[in-house]
Amino acid sequence: MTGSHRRVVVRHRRDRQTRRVRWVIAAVVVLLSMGTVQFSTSARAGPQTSFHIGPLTRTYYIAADEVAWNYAPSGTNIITGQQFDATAKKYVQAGPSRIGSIYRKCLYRGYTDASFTHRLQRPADEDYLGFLGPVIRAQVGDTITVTFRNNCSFPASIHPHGVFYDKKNEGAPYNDGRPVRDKAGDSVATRAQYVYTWGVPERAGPGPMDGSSTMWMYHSHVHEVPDTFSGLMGPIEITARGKAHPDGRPNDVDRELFVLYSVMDENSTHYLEAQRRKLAKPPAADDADFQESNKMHSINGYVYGNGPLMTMQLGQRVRWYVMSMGNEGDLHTPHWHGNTVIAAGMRTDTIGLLPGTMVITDMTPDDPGIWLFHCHVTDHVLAGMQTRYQVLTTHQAPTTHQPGPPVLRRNPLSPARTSRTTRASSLSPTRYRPGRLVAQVADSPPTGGTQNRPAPLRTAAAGNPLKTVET
Ligand SMILES: [Cu+2]
Repeated sequence: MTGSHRRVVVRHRRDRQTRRVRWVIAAVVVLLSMGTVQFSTSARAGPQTSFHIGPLTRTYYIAADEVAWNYAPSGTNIITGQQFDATAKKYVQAGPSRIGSIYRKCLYRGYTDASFTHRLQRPADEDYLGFLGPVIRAQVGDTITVTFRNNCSFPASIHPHGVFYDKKNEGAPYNDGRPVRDKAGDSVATRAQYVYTWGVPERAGPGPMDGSSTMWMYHSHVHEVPDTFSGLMGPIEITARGKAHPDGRPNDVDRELFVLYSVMDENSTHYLEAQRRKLAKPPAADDADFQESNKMHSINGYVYGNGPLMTMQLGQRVRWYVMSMGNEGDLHTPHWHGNTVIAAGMRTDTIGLLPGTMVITDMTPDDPGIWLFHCHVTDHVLAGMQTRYQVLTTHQAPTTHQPGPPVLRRNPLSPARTSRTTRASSLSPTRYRPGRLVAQVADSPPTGGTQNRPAPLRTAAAGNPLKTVET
């Protein structure tokens, strides 16, 4: 090797060393700056979020279980406080050629661990969730894992909206050029288990116009139509970074309610045909009246107010997460009586929902009592898409709704009630004092009375206990 060659080799070695040193310095700078960002995020959080929860892996165990689901367990129309009328009976009354209100369904249910031997007990204040799957909660920055077990008789999956997933964790089979070995999560066979892992980046969390949390849904997507009509649906809630309680709920909200408006088309489930054939006098599968009788206009899987009463306290910061699923008939307009909400920064008491959409609203209830919460589409009203919520004053215990509200036994046109109704409705805007009105309403729920115009809902509704509430 000549002298000049040696000098070149030495210079090359020096260059390599310099480059290595530069890389190390760059890496150290990047790591340090990441640390600073991390630190400043926690420092900015302030006292309210001093328990800032770092990125967590939130683990859920969810099975798809077959159950017999009753859309009307009380056997009465809780909204009118009366027996089912002819219109309602079309949907809820069983007979030789009618299924009635109990259908075979496949539902997501929470378990304590991967052995799937112990079901997670749903807290009493989440009973209203009805046939929805457990609420999956996370904070931006977290990772969600769901161990899914399919106990149903058909292949099922969990397809999440909004969160970050790769192709193995999408839960939806379609032609995407992947090899078969990558499709395990797309379709989980009966009695099989699969672990889904989803990221929760910023784009899965609240946007600039959102509050502290946002909503997504999850549902089975092997055969999306019969899977979802069979019942496999649930909510996901993602809270902004630094704004979550340890369990993932937003720390600036006191009460959360998740609600699904859906005309559950039982004709399109995995189970209908078997149920039809078991009837004493099975109608033809394409019998139009039979098919209509199987369209359950439900809220969280209940019709005519049969779900557990949704409750909240006066003045609480209440967040409603409302979603819809279904077909072209699932154009819903959920409407709250008694209180107003903020949706997308605007004040309203009615929102619009299309199939597969989710809307979040915030309510600070100032008007106690039991209030109607129903779809405003007229034929949906008649078919039972109505429920109620209760705003409690702090000392009140929640009202149980079964076997039926007290108004069932009252004459709605009694003179005493007439005078009370007249008094309440004669309050002029300037005299309106929420506190006073509350006392009257809480004392004795307003019922019927001279305010009753011809009932808009159904002929038997002359004594509809909610008529005066509505005025
Ligand atoms: Cu509707």
